[in-house]
Amino acid sequence: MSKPLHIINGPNLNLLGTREPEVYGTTTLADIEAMCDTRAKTHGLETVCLQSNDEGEMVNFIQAARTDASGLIINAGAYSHTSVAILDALQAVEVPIIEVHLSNIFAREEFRHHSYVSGVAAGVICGLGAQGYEMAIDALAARLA
Ligand code: CA2
Repeated sequence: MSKPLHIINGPNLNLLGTREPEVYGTTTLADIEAMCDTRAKTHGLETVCLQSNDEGEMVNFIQAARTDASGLIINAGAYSHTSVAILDALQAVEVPIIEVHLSNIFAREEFRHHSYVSGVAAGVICGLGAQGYEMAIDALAARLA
């Protein structure tokens, strides 16, 4: 049995489905996590999900992926654009990493165009809403097969 996929969602993503549906859609984070688990199971994989508003907790979960996960999906939210600590943690991870953003960060404000995560990710998916997470799972499953 493979190790699970770790899925990490950063600050404020717990609010999905409650505000700004024009930007982030109407799907809740619980819906997304359930979709991910269903999709992973079609590939014979399990998921372990974390949402955190705390940068240090995210770093700890990323570090745990070094030994406990077969792949990592990360939407670091606003920390994508600011956090060298998350970049440093990701650089120590040897399993494949896929970065996901619900919105198209390149169609938004300039400060969202750069992500510290992108340079260490095997791939980046943005602008496709919740479907982006399913695509990330398919991509990791294909790499692990
Ligand atoms: O598009 C994405 O997935 C983002 O990572 C979302 C972050 C944003 O800072 C990034 O630039 C792009 C923000 C997440 C906030 O989520 C909310 C959801 C509903 C209501 C309010 C905030």
